[in-house]
Amino acid sequence: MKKQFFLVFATVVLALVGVFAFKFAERPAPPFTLPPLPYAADALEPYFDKMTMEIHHDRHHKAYVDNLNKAIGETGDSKLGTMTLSDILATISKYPAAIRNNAGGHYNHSMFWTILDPDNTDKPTGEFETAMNKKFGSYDKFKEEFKKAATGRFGSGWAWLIVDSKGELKITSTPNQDNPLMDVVPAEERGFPVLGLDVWEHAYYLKYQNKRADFVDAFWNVVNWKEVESRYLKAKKK
Ligand code: MN3
Repeated sequence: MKKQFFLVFATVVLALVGVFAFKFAERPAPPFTLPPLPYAADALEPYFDKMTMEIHHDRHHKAYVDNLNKAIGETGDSKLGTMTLSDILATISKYPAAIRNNAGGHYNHSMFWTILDPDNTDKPTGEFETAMNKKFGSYDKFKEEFKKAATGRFGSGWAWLIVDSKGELKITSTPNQDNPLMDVVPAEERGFPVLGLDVWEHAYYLKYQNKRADFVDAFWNVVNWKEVESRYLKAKKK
């Protein structure tokens, strides 16, 4: 009799644990999630190597997402959990450094994966190409200027091609995980990023070690110019 009672008791306990586990799994997802890479990690070989892509996406980008969700939770500001990433960036001066660093990290990397493409179109396209030639003279001149910004950024940061408030293309760079959408960035460097290059050492050190310039040269082989043009057209419509 005692044994039977124990079995019933154990069954009830297990059922309750099951119900709680189910409820737990059903909790709303955290506000921000890691987007999958839109191609295989080895798809950009030999320019961007597989191991760098895996560590960069699965660990670095994931950490920005996890730490952003954690930092939002710690503010106790429930409104933050319902805001878009772009809206958070536009008002980033109101929030703690952990949100600035991780919201920037999440936006920058999410954009970065999409402007890379293993089957890239080799050169800028359409209206974007026209605007680039008008502003910089030629694709080669543009690459030269962008490389200066990317190699000239001291320490960690990003080089950008933005559409500024006048609708003009402009090359800029930001430190750390700041980006041109943030209200803390100087007015003349603010705008909508259409192309960005991560120049943190984690983006290139395994393959290129201290040769950041070689990494910038390799970048041109894997840019998704169709996506850059589509970002350009979106920025122009704003
Ligand atoms: Mn990075």
